[in-house]
Amino acid sequence: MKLQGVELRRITMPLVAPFRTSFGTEHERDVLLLRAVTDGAEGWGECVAMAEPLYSSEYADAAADVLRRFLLPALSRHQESARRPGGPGGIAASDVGHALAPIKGHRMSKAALEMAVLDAELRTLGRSFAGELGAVVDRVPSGVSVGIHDTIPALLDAVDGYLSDGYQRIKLKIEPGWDVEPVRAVRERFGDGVLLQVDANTAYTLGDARHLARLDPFDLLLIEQPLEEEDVLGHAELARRIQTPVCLDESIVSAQTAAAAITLGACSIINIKPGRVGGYLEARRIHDLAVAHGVAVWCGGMLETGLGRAANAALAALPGFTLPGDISGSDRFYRTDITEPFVLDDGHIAVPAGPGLGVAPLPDLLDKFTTSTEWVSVG
Ligand code: OSB
Ligand code: MG
Repeated sequence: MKLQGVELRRITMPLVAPFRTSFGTEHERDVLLLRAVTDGAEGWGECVAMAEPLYSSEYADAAADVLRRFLLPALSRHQESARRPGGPGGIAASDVGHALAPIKGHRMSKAALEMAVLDAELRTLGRSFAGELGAVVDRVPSGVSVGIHDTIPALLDAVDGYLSDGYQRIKLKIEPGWDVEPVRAVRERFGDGVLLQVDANTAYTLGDARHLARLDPFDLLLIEQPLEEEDVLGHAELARRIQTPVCLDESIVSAQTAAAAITLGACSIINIKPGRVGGYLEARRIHDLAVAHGVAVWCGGMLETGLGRAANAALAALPGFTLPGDISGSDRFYRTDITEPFVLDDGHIAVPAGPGLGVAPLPDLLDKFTTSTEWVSVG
C-alpha cells in the first residue's frame, strides 16, 4: 500500500454536560483526527490527546506538531526505503510502530497514525478491525464513567439515569474529599448488585493508604490509578495495604511497563487504552501478556468520537477483556456524534463488522464540527 498523505483535521465537539475528574473539568472535546489517503482506501485515525496535558503529558496541539514535523516524515522515509529495488514496496500497518520507534514518546500521536494506516489497509482488504485483532464476540458490555458532582443527590440522579439506560457497570471518578461518601451513597441507594469501581486519576499518595482502605467494605471491582503515573512501587505497596484490587491506567504505557507492573505486584487488573500505549497492535500485545499472567483487562475510554469508539469496541471483543469497558453510547458525551451513533442495546455496544473501522464520519456533521484542516503529503 502506498500512503500519499494525511489530512490533520481538528474538530471541537460540545459535551452534553461538563465532565469533572480529579485533574479538571471538560466542557467540550477538542479532537485531532487523521485521514490517511492511500492508493487503496482512505483510513481514519483519532488522536486521544486532550486539549491540555492534565491526564498525561500529551496534548492535541503537540500531537499535530510532532505528526507534521517528525512522525509523518519518518513514515515517509520508511516508505521510500521500502520502495527501493528489492524492497518490500509501500507500507503496512504492522510497519508503523517500527518506523516511528526512533522518535521517543508521543504514543497517542503514534497510535492515531497507526490507526489511520490500519483502517486504510483493512478497508482495502475488506477486513474488519474486530477480525484483525481477534474478536470473539459481536457485542461488548457497556460501562460508564461518572464524573465528580457538586452534591451526592446530583450524583445519585446521574447514576440512576445510567442504570435506567442499561449500563452494566458504574465507574465513579474520585478525589480527596469525594470518595468514601459518594461510594457509600451509591451502594446504599442501588444495592450490592451493581458492578461498581472508582478512578482517582493519580489524586492520592501512599500516605492515603489508610483512608483508601475505608473503601474496602464496599466490594468495589477495582480502584483505578490512585497514585501518580511513575509510582509503580507505591501501587505495589498500596495493593498490600488495601483489599480493593488495584488497576493501573496512566502507569501502563507499553507492554514492557505492563510486564514490570505485573511482576512487581503493582496491579491485578489493567485498563488498556490504545492511545496511551501507542496503538491497537501494542494494546493487543498487552492483552496477550495479561492473559498469560492471569491479569484481567478492560478497555478504557478517552471521550472518543464514533471512530475511536468503533475501534475500542473491536478491541474489547478479545477474550481477555473480562470486565466491562468505558465504552458507552455516543450520547453519554455527545448529542451528535460524527459517525452513526453507537446506541446501547440491552446494555451492550455492537462491534462493527464492516471493513476497517466499519464506520466513517458523516461529511456534513464532520464539517460542522471542524475548526481547521491541514494536508501533509507523504513522499
Ligand atoms: O482516566 O479513564 C480515565 C476520560 C478522559 C481521560 C481519562 C479518563 C477518562 C474517563 C472517561 O474516565 C472514559 C470514557 O471515555 O468513557
Ligand atoms: Mg482512568
